[in-house]
Amino acid sequence: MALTQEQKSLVESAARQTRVDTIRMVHAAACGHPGGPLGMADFMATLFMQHLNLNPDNRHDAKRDRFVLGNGHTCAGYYSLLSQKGLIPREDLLRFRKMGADLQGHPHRNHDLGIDFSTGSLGNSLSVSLGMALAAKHNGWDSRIYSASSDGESQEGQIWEAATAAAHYGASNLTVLVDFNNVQIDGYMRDVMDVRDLREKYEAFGWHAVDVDGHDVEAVDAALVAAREETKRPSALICKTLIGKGVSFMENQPGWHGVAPNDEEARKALLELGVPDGELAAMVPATA
Ligand SMILES: Cc1ncc(C[n+]2csc(CCOP(=O)(O)OP(=O)(O)O)c2C)c(N)n1
Repeated sequence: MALTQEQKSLVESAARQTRVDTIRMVHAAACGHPGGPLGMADFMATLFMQHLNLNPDNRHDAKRDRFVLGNGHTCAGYYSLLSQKGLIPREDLLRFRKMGADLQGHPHRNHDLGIDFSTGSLGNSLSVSLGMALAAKHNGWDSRIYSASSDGESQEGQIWEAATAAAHYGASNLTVLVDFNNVQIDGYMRDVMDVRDLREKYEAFGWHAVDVDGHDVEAVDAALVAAREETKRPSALICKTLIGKGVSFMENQPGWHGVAPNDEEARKALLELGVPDGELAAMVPATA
């Protein structure tokens, strides 16, 4: 069933909150990765708000859904969504990347916070997710396993070993959402190492694979619904996105892969994201 107007508004407002939190967190830490989370915000909010069965009451239930963030450097947005779902206290977000804080620059497994796996070293996320998917099937659980990945992570050979095994074992409870923004740490993907057409590749490996506009929450939702209906094949959503989406000077700029905005840039970004002028000084305290 398609998203109702109310569901669509909920997802869109979660995506906006994810972008605002990301800017504030990376600014407060004075380091981190703002571009990826801004680009992923729409499809991640659709997944977290409409599909992922994870909440404070079931976080320790082995039978719940699982999520693995393969492109772990984009975790500011992930932490924001976990906080919006009540798993991470809001006040912890601004301790992002601080010494001793739970929310480090790459996710650290912590079931109290709903974080299912430690990531950051690109390449192993699909294998881990497949293990979780096969365990769930083996145990007869209904849980679904979701994995986020990226065009950059798709350059890792282990992804394709997992893709082969997932199709072979019919892991229909596994869905990967690939952030395909054509950008990675060292520049545009076509200049570094082009992964070409990932939909065709996943399809050739025996998956149900679709291209989807990663900013169209209704299209992402429909693709996630179709993935749930698959009974034999794992599913891949190749989410076409713009790195830095929502902040004009960050959009499609590889330079914003892993650089914190300064005070002025952070305020400008929040203004573009709809934060009222009068709230900017409190939301972006001067760091100098
Ligand atoms: C195994 C491994 N090699 C290298 C890195 C360094 N690294 C961090 S992010 C990144 C680029 C990843 O590309 P992508 O996720 O597409 O980047 P984005 O779209 O967020 O810019 C690389 C190579 C790493 N984290 N792990």
